[in-house]
Amino acid sequence: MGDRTAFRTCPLCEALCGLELTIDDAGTVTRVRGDAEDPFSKGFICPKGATLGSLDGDPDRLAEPLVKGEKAGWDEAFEAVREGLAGVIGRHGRDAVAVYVGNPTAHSIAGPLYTAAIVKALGTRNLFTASTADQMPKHVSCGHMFGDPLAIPVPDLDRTQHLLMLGANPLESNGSLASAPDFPGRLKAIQARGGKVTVVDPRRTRTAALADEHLFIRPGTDAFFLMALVHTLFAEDLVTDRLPGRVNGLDDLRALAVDFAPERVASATGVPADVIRRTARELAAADRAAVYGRIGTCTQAFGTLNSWLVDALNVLTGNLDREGGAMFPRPAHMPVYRRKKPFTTGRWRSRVRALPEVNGELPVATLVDEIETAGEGQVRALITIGGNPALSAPNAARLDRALAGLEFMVSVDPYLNETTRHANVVLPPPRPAQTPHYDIALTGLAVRDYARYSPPAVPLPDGRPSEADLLARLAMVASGADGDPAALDEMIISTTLAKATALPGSPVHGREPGELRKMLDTGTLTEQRLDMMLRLGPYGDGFGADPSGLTLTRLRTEHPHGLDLGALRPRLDEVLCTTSGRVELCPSTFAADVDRLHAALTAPRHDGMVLIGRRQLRSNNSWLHNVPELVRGSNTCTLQLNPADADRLGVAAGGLVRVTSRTGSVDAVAEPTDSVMPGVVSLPHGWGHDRPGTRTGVAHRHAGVNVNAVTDEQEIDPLSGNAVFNGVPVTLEALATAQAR
Ligand SMILES: Nc1nc2c(c(=O)[nH]1)N[C@H]1C(S)=C(S)[C@@H](COP(=O)(O)OP(=O)(O)OC[C@H]3O[C@@H](n4cnc5c(=O)[nH]c(N)nc54)[C@H](O)[C@@H]3O)O[C@H]1N2
Ligand SMILES: Nc1nc2c(c(=O)[nH]1)N[C@H]1C(S)=C(S)[C@@H](COP(=O)(O)OP(=O)(O)OC[C@H]3O[C@@H](n4cnc5c(=O)[nH]c(N)nc54)[C@H](O)[C@@H]3O)O[C@H]1N2
Ligand code: SF4
Ligand SMILES: [Mo]
Repeated sequence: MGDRTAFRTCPLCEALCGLELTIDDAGTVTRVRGDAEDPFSKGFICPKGATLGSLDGDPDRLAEPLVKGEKAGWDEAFEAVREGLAGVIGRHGRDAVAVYVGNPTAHSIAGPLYTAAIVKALGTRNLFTASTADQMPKHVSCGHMFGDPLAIPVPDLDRTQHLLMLGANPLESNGSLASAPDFPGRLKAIQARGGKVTVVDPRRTRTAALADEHLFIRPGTDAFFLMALVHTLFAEDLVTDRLPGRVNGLDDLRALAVDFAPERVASATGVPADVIRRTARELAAADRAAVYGRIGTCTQAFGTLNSWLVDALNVLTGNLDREGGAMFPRPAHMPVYRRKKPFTTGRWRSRVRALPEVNGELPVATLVDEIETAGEGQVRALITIGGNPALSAPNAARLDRALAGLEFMVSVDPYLNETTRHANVVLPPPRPAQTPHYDIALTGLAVRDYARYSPPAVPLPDGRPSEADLLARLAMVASGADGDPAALDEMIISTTLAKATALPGSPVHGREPGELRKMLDTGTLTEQRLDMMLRLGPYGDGFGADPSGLTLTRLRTEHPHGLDLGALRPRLDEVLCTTSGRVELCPSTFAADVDRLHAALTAPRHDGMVLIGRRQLRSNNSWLHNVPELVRGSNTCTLQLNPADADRLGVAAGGLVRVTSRTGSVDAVAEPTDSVMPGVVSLPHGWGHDRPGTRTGVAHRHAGVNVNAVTDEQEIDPLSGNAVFNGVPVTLEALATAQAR
């Protein structure tokens, strides 16, 4: 037969690149290239995508379930899950089972379609996800400003003339909360058309080096800087009211910003007052501008205020919902006629620290408290789905110890790693090549409207469940019922169709749900659900209402390289669902939190060293370190510090430094570099692969240290519950190499 070619979207990061896979007779992926015909990524690929074949064929990847560390059949494994969960629920109640959902779950088709059902089946309030180690502040800010926590505006990269970017390094991360294949190329294009890119970051990153201007900022002080920009816009009469009558709170925001003159925040932020003023003026003067803040601004004590002020600036400069500004994508699978409830948080609270629920989940920073603290409602069992909190959570070392004490744990994960080694049962999903793909979560954040469906490139062997099958069965088992997992999809399909036919404004209003059910794609139930979503979506065929509209069959057969649905269009009216029906520029919750910001500005400054994180081009959080090609060269876990600090400590390149915080210490290899500002040290996350009981041989040999042994689970952004990874106070001590632990 020989080699054949298959196409799929890369599932590794948020950039949505199209890939061309070469597959041999045995079903092995022998080559991966960028898919030149993908209308969005146009052949772009990064080193991670290029090694997807190695990841796919990794001999350490689990091929069958593990029960107590031993290989087991699927029925046996699910029986063990049933017993384990039923036992814990019987003894301690439903909240005793917690669920942790990790990052790759957002990059799959199965994750977004099935994890909610698992949580619902369990009936637990203890849901935790990587979102509270990531972007939860943005959900909270958009929830309060626009009414919908998923209405996240993205910078219109391809048409903007001015991009002010804080706490993001897309040249290494390839972008986040703004899906844009070849983000670097899109930045260069801004410059090529005469625009300007400004980067605000405590490190001169690759992105900062590419930018027209880089402002070093003291970690954790972005909210002062952003407030000073707001202050300047008001003080210099530079506010553009481009949405007259549609914005509440302009005067309130003006009043709040009065105290944050550039001169008042300059020493705290490290950004000179005249530079702050100039930045505000340039932003206001630019033809089309966008402010964009990412993980560096979220994983901070003022994460929500930062996220809010970023979009407040987009409103004040007249750039919200405008071409070249900050715009709302219109994903093809998301109906626009949905009826949405106004956003609230705190519908319940965590048991131990009384932290408010946000988006139905509790902060991962308090998962360990819930496991360790005895009493009614204590967490005794955990389900992890595509997550590695033993490395990724704040104070992960404490969580790692706590996981060992659980009564029962099950992990849906392809690897036996730092987290899953604690699981009684591991249920491995199939290889990427055997997995279908449609980016449900990330197409809603893309800088162009875009859809792509990739069927599995290699068929699954008989009896091997897909990740969707696996999660559906887990939901069934979790509910305690004995039924067919297919009933879950059927129920979701019938409920969705019943709602859609009943809602005025929907393209199928008044029709018969049973008739629509019969029209769905003939593929798997997952495909039928996707077909339903696409057909009800803004580009859909409305089940025949618009015969030229989108269906899954059409997407799959006519657009195997993906379908470009065009540049983003203004759609504020479709998106807004605040109680007032207006954009809330100054929500009261945020205004109240500005008191804390005031207090921080006037409090005595911490003069010691602070720790921040960084991402590496050849990593992906904790789980690509087992790919040999990716752990070569510059992809090592080093402590970057300014040469002045290195001299003061008496440490040279390659020497060991003990980094100590309230929670613990790690001994890291020093990398002096003037790309880090004085007083700041940077360690990447996702390393620390030296634990016993894992099966990731390559990663074990390139272990590195876990930065989250020194981050602090007690420090959170109070409005979102998000972890604080940046600006962690630490002390440093140079070690004689022999002392290294
Ligand atoms: N290659 C690679 N790509 C990835 C990942 C990966 O691990 N590797 N991870 C993926 C994931 S899960 C995510 S969420 C995205 C994240 O994507 P990005 O948000 O682009 O993430 P980073 O590259 O970590 O960039 C964050 C920047 O914030 C800076 N920073 C730290 N503290 C502060 C501060 O207080 N203020 C300001 N202004 N800046 C600060 C850091 O120096 C860093 O340069 O990347 C995704 N893509
Ligand atoms: N100090 C510090 N800590 C951080 C961050 C930081 O910047 N600094 N960043 C935070 C951010 S942004 C994030 S998103 C989190 C990530 O936190 P997590 O999601 O907890 O961690 P990952 O390392 O992404 O772990 C992914 C897990 O999913 C598994 N996996 C891979 N593919 C699949 C699949 O197809 N299906 C399933 N079921 N599992 C799969 C992997 O084997 C691995 O166990 O880390 C956070 N932690
Ligand atoms: S940039 Fe992201 S999506 Fe594109 S190839 Fe690399 S890892 Fe995959
Ligand atoms: Mo993330």
